[in-house]
Amino acid sequence: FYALYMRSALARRAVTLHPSPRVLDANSTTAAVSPERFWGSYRPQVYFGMKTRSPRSVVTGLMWMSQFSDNVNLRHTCEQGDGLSSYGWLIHDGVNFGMQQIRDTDFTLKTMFVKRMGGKHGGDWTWRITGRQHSAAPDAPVISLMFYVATDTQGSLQAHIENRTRLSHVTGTSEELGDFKITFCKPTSGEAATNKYASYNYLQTLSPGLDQLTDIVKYSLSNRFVFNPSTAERRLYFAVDTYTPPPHLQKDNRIQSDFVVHQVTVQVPFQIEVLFESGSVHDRPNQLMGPVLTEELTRLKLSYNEKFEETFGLQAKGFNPAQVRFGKAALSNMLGGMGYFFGQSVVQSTDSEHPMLYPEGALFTAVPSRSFFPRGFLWDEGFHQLLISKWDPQLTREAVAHWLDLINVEGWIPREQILGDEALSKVPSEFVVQHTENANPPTFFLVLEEFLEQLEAHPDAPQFRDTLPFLRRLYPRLQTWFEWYNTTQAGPLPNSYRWRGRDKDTNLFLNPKTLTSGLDDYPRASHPSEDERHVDLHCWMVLASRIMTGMARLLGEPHQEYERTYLTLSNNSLLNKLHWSKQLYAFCDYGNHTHAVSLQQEEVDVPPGEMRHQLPVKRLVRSVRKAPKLQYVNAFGYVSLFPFLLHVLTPDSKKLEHTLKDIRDPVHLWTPYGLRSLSRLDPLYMKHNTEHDPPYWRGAIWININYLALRALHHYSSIEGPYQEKAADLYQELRTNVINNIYKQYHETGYIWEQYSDSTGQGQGSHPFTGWSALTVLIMAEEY
Ligand code: 6A9
Repeated sequence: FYALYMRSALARRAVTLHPSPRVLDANSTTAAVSPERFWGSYRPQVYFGMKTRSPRSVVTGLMWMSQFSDNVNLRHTCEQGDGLSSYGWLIHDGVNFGMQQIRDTDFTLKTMFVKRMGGKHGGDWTWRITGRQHSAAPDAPVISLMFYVATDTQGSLQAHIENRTRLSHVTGTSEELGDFKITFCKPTSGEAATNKYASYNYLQTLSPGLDQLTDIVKYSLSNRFVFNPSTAERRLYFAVDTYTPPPHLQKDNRIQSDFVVHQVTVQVPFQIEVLFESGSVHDRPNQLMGPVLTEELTRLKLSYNEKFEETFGLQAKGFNPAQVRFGKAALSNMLGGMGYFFGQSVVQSTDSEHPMLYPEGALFTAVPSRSFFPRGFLWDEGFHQLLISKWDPQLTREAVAHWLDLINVEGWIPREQILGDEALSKVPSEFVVQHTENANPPTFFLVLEEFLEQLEAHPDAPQFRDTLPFLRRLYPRLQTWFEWYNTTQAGPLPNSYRWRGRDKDTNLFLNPKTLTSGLDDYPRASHPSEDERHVDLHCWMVLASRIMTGMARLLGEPHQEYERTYLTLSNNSLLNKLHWSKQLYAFCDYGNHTHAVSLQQEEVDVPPGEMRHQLPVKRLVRSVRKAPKLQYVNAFGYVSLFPFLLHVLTPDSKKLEHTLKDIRDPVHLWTPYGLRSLSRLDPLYMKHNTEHDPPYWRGAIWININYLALRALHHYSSIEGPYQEKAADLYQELRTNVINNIYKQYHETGYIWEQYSDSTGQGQGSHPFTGWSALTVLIMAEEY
C-alpha cells in the first residue's frame, strides 16, 4: 500500500505546478492591465480571425468560398490541402495592425485589421477586406465572404437583421468585453466608391465548440439562393441556410455557444469593412472606417517601415526593395503567427498508469506553422523569440513568461502544447500525450543571453526597463528548469548527458528516433541504452550553465555552483574525452551501436484482430547484420557541430579547424543553399526510417541550425584566434547562400518552408513555416 501511495504521490507531482510566484500576474493579459495587447490575430490556425487574450474569448473570423466553381471550396482553417498559391502577413507589427495577402485560384484577398484604444475593454478595431481579380478575364469571380462571431461557453450574441436576409450588425456581451457591437458594412467596388450589388444570407445557431465551426457552416449550405445582378443572368449559389446538427454531432454534449454568420456574396473587385466597437468607448471622435481607416493604415505603415529599417537596417545593408519586402513578410508572419491558447495538456508520467490532465493554463506563443503545427513547441519558441525580441522585447518577455509559468514542481515543461479543442482537433491522437521524462533543447537560454546582452549594452533604454524585474521573477523557475535537465537527463559518465525518451520499438525503425532532441530521426546509437551520451545535449548544458551563471551574477544570487558546472562542462578536454571520435575525426554521440542495419521486407504474422484477413503480411523490418557494441556513433552532421554551434570550442582549438574544414566540404555538409543536416557519406543519408517515414533530419537544410552556424561563424570571426579569417570567409559565403536560396524559393513559391532540399534548394515539408525559418531576417540584418 505504501509503495502504491508513494507512486500516486509522485504521479501527482507531474501535474502539480511549480510553487514559486508566477512570472505573470493573474490578470496580466486582461484588458485592464494590457489593453493594447488584448485583441489580436491570436488565432494563427485560421486564415483570418481575432480573439482576445482571455481563456474563453469571443472569437471573430472569416471563411470564404468562390461561387459557380466546380467544387465547394470553403476556406477557414489554414490547410495545405487548400493549395492556395500563397498567403501571409505582408505587414504586422504584433500589436496595432496587420495586412495580409491571400492568393486563391483566380482572385486575391487582402485582409487588414487596425485597432484603436479607448474605453475599458481593449478598444475598437476595424477589418477591411478587399478582393480583386488576378487577370482581366471578362468573367470576374463571385465570392462569398462569411464573417462570423462565436462565443466560447460564456457571453451571448444577438443578430440584427434588415430586409429579411442581411445581418447588419451583431450586439453581444461577455465577461471580458462588456457590451459590444459588430457592424457589417455593405461592400463597395473600391475606395470612395458607392455600394455594389451583393446578396446576403445569415446563420444564427449554437455550436458545441470552436473546432466545429467549419462543419456547421458546411452542413448548413444549400444552393437554393439566386444571385441576380442586373447585368448578368440569374444563377443559383451556395449559402448558409438552416442548420440541424447531423446525428454524430447531436451526441456532442459540450456547452452550446452562440455562433452567428454573416454571408456576403459579391463579385470582385470589392472592399468590405467590419467594425468592432466596444460599448465602453463614449468619446469616439469618429468611426474607424472609410477614409479615416485609410489614413490610419497609411500612418501605421509608415511608422512600421521606419521601425523596421531602424531595427534591421536591411536597406542600409544594400538589400533591394523586393528583398526588404521579403524581410518584412518573414517578420510579420512570425508576429502574425502568435497565438493565445488555453487548455490542458495530456501528460504521462512513469509513475502513473494512465495519462493525466495537466492543470489548465494559458500560452501566448508563436507557432512554427499556421497550417501544420499551429501550436507551441518548446525549442522552436526559443528561436522564434530571438527574432521577436529584436522587434518588441515586451512580446518576448510575455511569451517566455507564459512558457515558464507552465513548468511543474519537478522543473518539467511539456514540449508540445496542444491546448484547447481547436488545437486538439489538428493533432492525431497518437501524438497528443506528453511524457514527463522527455526534454527538448532549452533554447530559451539563447533568448536570455540576448536579454543579458541588451541590458549590458543599453542599461537605460526604455524598452529594456522591464527586463531586470522580469528576470528576477523568472529566476526561481529557471533554477528548477536547469536542475531538471541536469539531473533527469544525466548520462552514464560524470558530466555527460543523455536524451531520454528515444523510440522503444527498435525493430520498426532503421534508427530509433530521438524526438526530444528536436532532431527527430538524426542518426544516434542504433540500440538505445542507458550507456548513451549525446553531444548536442552536452553543449546545450554548457549554454544553460553559462547563462545561469550570468543571470545569478546579475541578480546578486549565488552563482558559484553554476559557474563550477559551466567550467567543468565547457572544458574542451572533457568534451574531447566524451565525444571526439578519432575514427570520424569529429564530435559525435556514444552508445550501443552498429552500422550494419538496414530495413528488409519480411513476412510478419500480424497479431489477431489486426487486419484479420491478410495473415501474414509483408512489412519493412530492421535487420541487424552485426551485433552492436559500445562505441562512437560516427555520424557526421548537425550533432557533430554543436561544440562549434554553441561556442563551446575555444578559438584556438584544432577541433575548430577541423569543423570548419568539414563544414565547407561539399561531400559532407556544404551546399550552395546552406548546410545540410547529415553528411552525404553517412550510411543513413536520405534514408527512410520506416516505409512511411521519409528522411527528415537526414540531409535536408534546416534554418535554425544554419542560423546557429552563422552566429557561431560570426562569433569566431570576431574574436582573436588562428581560424578567425577562415571563419569570416565561411561566414560571408554561407550567409549569401542561405539568404539567396530562401529568398528565391519565397519568390518562386510564395512561401517560407520548413526545410530546403540539399540537392536543389527547393522548399519542402510543411508551409508556410515562418517559425525558425524566419530567422533569415536576423541573418540578413547580421543580428546574432
Ligand atoms: C505531428 C501531425 C496535421 C518537427 O516545428 C515543430 C517540430 C520541431 O520542434 C521538431 O524539431 N517539428 C521537428 O523535427 C514538427 C513536429 C510536428 C509533430 C506533430 C502531428 C499533424 O498533422
